[in-house]
Amino acid sequence: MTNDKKERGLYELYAEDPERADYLVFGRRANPNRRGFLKGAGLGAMGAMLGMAIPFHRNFPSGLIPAAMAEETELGLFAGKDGLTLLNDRPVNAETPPHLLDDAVTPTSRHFVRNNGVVPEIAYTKDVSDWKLTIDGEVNNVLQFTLDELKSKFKPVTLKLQVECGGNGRAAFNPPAKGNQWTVGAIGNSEWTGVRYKDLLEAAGVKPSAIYTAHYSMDGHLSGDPNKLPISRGVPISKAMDPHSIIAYAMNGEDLPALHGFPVRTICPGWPGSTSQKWLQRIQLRDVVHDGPKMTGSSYRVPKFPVAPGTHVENEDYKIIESMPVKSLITTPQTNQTIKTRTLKVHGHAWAGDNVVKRMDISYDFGVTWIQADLKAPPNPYSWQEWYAEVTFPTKGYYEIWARATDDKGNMQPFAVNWNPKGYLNNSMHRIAVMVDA
Ligand SMILES: Nc1nc2c(c(=O)[nH]1)N[C@H]1C(S)=C(S)[C@@H](COP(=O)(O)O)O[C@H]1N2
Ligand SMILES: [Mo]
Repeated sequence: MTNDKKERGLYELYAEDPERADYLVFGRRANPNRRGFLKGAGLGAMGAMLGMAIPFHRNFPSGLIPAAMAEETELGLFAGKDGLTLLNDRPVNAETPPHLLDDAVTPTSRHFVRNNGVVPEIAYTKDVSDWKLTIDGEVNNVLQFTLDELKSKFKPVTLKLQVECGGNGRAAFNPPAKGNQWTVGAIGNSEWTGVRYKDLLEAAGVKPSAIYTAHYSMDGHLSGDPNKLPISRGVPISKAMDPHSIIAYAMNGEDLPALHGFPVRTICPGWPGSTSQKWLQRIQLRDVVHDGPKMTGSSYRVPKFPVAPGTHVENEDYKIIESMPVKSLITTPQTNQTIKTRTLKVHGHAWAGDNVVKRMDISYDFGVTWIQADLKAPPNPYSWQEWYAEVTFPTKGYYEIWARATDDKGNMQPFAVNWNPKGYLNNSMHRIAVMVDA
């Protein structure tokens, strides 16, 4: 077991070791002579988050979690989120119930959050005077850009892009896989603005020896060790060169929020969310497949061949997850509602990693018959696609609506997926319950 697997709750941690808790919340160590949140370095970051001074900070008892931080308030760790389900508060991980994902473009308040470590302080202070993005490694010219240079030297691009955690759907695996027990809501399709990844690489000049990128960020490791990175992933050069892979500095028209990677992040759409690295500060081109934290072992890797549930898989039998599989969500209606009419409008989204969704079907008789939904083209490649259907129930009673997308390569969502050790890539059909009382 590595350290980062021992994820504990914030309350527990504050009770045991407030100084370390401060570090974990704020990414830097509090003054050892003055234990507790508001007496250490956390004060600066807290003040920055609040946007105001804390007059009685000297009276604040050690080891208390400031109420504004602990709760899901405007000022909390979880600021600006609306109706998400918190799976873990250290690191912060939260998913969105499907009926709150009904918008074609996911509002920031409803985009899931997946952190492997501690949000860096810069995300709260927004002070970018010392920040630069470095591009180095197998390049002809090592380049560095300030945030303003990134914004002014390259053509901006705005795209609606799906980001889905590789572990979305993990909760359904048996035997259970360790990790966040995501149900279906670790997916979002926000509008991202930034520069094309490819434009940056072309400016630096990609050497023929380069095969993979490596992303380095500023978030802190859960152990508190400043020499450890919580995550450093990358993509093959071909994925970085895709015109839809971007270095984003805005989400839904605003600077990236603290939780989503301020000041910049990669968005490598259609691939596991972990390739969309937040709080980015360096892109290194490598002549080998990147081997940073969460690139190797069972992290974001699946067996090369099907295995029986519970099987131990040897290291050499894993492959890195690339494109995510075809999938869909029913976002209207909310599950478990009683309706007073026999006809029901159903709406949702479908997406297919690097592919395009070609067909969408729904069933209300447990998969015996299927109705083809009206499926829209994506507004741009790598956006999820809207679909609409209308169902007329023959009688009153208990129904389920099942949704099944098929992509342009003929891949169809299965009823259930085979097991893998870390519970990745669960693209089984989404089902909701409807009680018809009419
Ligand atoms: N620096 C950094 N980038 C990161 C992570 C992280 O912990 N640190 N988590 C990754 C994972 S696993 C996912 S699924 C996405 C989630 O992005 P979101 O929090 O904006 O939804 O961010 C990715 N980028
Ligand atoms: Mo993820």
